Amino acid sequence: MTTPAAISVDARPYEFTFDPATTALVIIDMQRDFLEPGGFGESLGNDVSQLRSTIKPLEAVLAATRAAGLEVIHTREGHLPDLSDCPPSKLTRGRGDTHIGDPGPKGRILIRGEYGQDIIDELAPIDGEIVIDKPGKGAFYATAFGDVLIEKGIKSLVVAGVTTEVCVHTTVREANDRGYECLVLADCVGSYFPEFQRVALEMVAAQGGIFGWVAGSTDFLAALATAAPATASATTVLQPS
Ligand code: C5J
Repeated sequence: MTTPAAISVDARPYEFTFDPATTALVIIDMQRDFLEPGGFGESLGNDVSQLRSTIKPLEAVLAATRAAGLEVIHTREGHLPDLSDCPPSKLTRGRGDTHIGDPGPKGRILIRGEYGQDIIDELAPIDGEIVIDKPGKGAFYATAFGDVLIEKGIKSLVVAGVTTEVCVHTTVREANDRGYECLVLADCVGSYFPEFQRVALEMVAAQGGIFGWVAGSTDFLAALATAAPATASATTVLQPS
């Protein structure tokens, strides 16, 4: 039996300790629909350029995480082409000119299988990484995510992606209630609203880490540099249950 190799990251509210063998990098919804013009994010009236500062640091984290052999799980928010998994409230909310399922420059907005609903090129999944398609904000709702974590013996989640106060927060909160330790990488999560970004991160680490820990990607990378490399296999796409 091997001894768990605990690694400590300089984090708020105090150091985050994890074993790479039982830790997954979870990248939430880094999709064209949220990060590029003409997608869902823009249809809700957002300036999508606000999210793009996350890409570079997240690329570095993804590369180092892959090299260290941590489990990497990507999520994509999206719906079936017939919208049968989309709550009516989500379809109509916002009162914008375009809605989920409408045609856009990158395909039907937030519909699974469309170009715009897929992950941006910079962070494209590789063989061995799991992609969770989710109809909701949280990664656990109506997906196999929870079962995957249990099956792989994951105890800690390093969380990145967009948007900080919506799908990242919802997933971190869901994970908390299921007993997972979560580290949110501050510069690898993004919001369309700078004030929400700041407060959402504070909310994670406040009250002694009520939802988990927050660290910068450079601190995470420094800690990860002490871990040993490992192996990988084929990409698995898991549809909602
Ligand atoms: C939103 C998300 N903001 N991925 N989705 O609707 O945060």
